Amino acid sequence: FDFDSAIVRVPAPSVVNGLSASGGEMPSYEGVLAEHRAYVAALEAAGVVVDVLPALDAYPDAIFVEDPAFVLPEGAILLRPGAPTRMGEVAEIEPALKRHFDEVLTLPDGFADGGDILITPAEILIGLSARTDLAGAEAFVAQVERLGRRARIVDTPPGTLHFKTASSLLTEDCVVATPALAATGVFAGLDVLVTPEGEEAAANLLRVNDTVLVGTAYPRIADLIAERGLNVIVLDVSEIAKIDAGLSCMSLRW
Ligand code: CIR
Repeated sequence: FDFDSAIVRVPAPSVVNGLSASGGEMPSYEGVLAEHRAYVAALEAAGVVVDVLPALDAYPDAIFVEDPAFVLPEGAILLRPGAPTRMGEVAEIEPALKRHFDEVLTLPDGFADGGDILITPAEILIGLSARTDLAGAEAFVAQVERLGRRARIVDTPPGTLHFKTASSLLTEDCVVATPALAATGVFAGLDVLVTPEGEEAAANLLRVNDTVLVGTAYPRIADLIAERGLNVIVLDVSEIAKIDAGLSCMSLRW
């Protein structure tokens, strides 16, 4: 979570048609824009230089730049998103990655979304989900090894969009996770701060340097994190939550 750079993408008006598993109320464009602006400001306040890419109206979910690519300080990997409407986002983000990274690798086959990939100090976890299949996860493991890092394929609890919908790295030795994901034992060797009942969606929070970005709707987890001496910034994510997104999805960080 020591980052000095990030990539984000301005929401397009089409964001109101983003993918939503719940099929409930859709967000308003103005609402998403406001949440996105506050998010970029919070990243900057945490010490990150943010490269803001232009809106892409052809891809309603393109503001969730975390999914079509994976980045480390050592290099980037263009992924293959599991939702057919999102595959075109890969070619759109490629020029930005080539501007920032000497090494930009690709996935030869399968499907993998960046939202399924969690970086911990010891290893990188990639969760199998409705968006990430075994072929994609195995291809990811092979490519990340070329960047000098080790990755492990794990399961995502049923009904969870992405592995990171249910988990985030909080400190060097602690992750935040939903009860369902914590119960799988996948985080053996790490401390797990389990989300309080009713605040499961808070698990997709974002640690950036000494700051933790947390949704405004999750005061109990925000208090638990503040008690650990971390600087908490609360951000409204109620509009993007309507299209199944949280705080990690809106940036690539390194
Ligand atoms: C999707 O279903 O692909 C978007 N509506 C939400 C993506 C959220 N991304 C993420 O958690 N990394």
